[in-house]
Amino acid sequence: MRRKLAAGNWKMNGSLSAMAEVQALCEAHPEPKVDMLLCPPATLIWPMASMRGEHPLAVGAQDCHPEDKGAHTGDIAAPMLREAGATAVIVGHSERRADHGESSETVRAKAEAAHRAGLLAVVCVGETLEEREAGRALEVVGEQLAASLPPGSTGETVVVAYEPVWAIGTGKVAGTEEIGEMHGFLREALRKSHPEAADAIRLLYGGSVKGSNAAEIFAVPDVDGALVGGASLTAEQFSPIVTALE
Ligand code: G2H
Repeated sequence: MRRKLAAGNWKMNGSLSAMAEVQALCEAHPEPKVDMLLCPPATLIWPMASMRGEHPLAVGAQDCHPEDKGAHTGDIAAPMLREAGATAVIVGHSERRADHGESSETVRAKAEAAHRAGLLAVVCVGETLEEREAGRALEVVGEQLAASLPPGSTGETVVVAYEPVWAIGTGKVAGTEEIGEMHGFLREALRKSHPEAADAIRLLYGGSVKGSNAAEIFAVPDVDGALVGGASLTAEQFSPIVTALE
């Protein structure tokens, strides 16, 4: 009942020349059986949406401001992203939580701004290595989820991405048991906090996902897709991940 989602987070990478990769990706999956989403830097949202044309590939942003407009130099509001062609936005990625001191309360305000603008919010949660080694992974992620997810969230308005910080860009992938335990835990937590939407909200895994490990990860119960960083930058690397999900 949950449609699978292959999402890419380009982070601070890419340029206009990378639109050739988007074209190649669309050509490789003319009628995808899963949802596809790419989140480039904000400057590339409009070029990517234009390049995609009629293809169902969705284009998303990597962050938005909690407010809809105002005196916030350098920030971008959710309605602006929408106008540029985005239909989704990542909020609360661990790199933003770490680099910009974003709290879960801020993340929730950003997710609410996304809702107001009609953007799907991809809400990220995940524990650090220190927290996992201290046996606190479930507790930390549970707290992040509770504080980051707006009340009234539905499968149409949010996706949750579990990204263990120690697996991001490190080449270390969480084991399928660890992923299964966390995703099962997240589903149960959603059943308590959002009982009517819990079975509709998609749970993505993120952290060093690539073509060679995608099928194994996607076989884990309650994994509805992936949020992919490095391996989403080229069609050659992202296409096998889309295929593994189909
Ligand atoms: C985790 C992921 C994408 P990577 O941050 O959000 O990146 O696949 O490079 O670990």
